[in-house]
Amino acid sequence: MQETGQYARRVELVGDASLYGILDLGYVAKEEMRAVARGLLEGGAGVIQLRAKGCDPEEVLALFGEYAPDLAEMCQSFDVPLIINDYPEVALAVGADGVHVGQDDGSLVEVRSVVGDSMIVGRSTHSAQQARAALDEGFDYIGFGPLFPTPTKQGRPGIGLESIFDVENEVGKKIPVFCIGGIKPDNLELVLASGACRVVIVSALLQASDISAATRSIVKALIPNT
Ligand code: 3NM
Repeated sequence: MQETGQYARRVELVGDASLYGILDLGYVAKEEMRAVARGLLEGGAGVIQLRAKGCDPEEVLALFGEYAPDLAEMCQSFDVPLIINDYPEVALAVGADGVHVGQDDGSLVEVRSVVGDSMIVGRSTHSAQQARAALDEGFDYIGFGPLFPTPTKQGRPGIGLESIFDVENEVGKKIPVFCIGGIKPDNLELVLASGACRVVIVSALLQASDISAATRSIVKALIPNT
């Protein structure tokens, strides 16, 4: 596929997603990655990210180098993009569909100088101002949060629900906005009533006894007719 065609298709797939799932190695043993990914995909997650916080880049490359090709194939069979957290070089090396970077991980131009023009590049944002800046810079989607304090991202206060409406109006009409941080089945309704359209949920799905069923029920709440 032409680079531009591949990029456009990837962007379209992210736009189709209402639930973004993360295979976070803080919760999932590496031997379980395949089964957990399958649960998230069968439940209807529209994006899958691999996240290994606190590992050094060589470790991440070795780990994702071993597991990502298989996971990429599985994601592809569900028409779901596979995103690597934090490491553009690793995303490129393992043939992922995209990379997700934080506020301190450089500019979009810097990330693109590594991954090229056909990959999706997402940005974490923690305020309405950062969300607008990410849109202006040209990121393909943003994470917006953490809405609530969460053990998955320690040391960050919750930003609350107040600015979701504005961010959805100003940014979400142009690129996908995925609300994130402390979202669980029992506060999802409140998050949606605050204006959110799409969410990332990590621990509440990875710790569920039936990941596929838990994922499906979240997707149902996000898109009442699925
Ligand atoms: N990024 P859980 S919050 C990975 O605000 C991550 O940028 C965040 O996990 C951000 O669903 C977060 O377990 C953790 O709270 C989300």
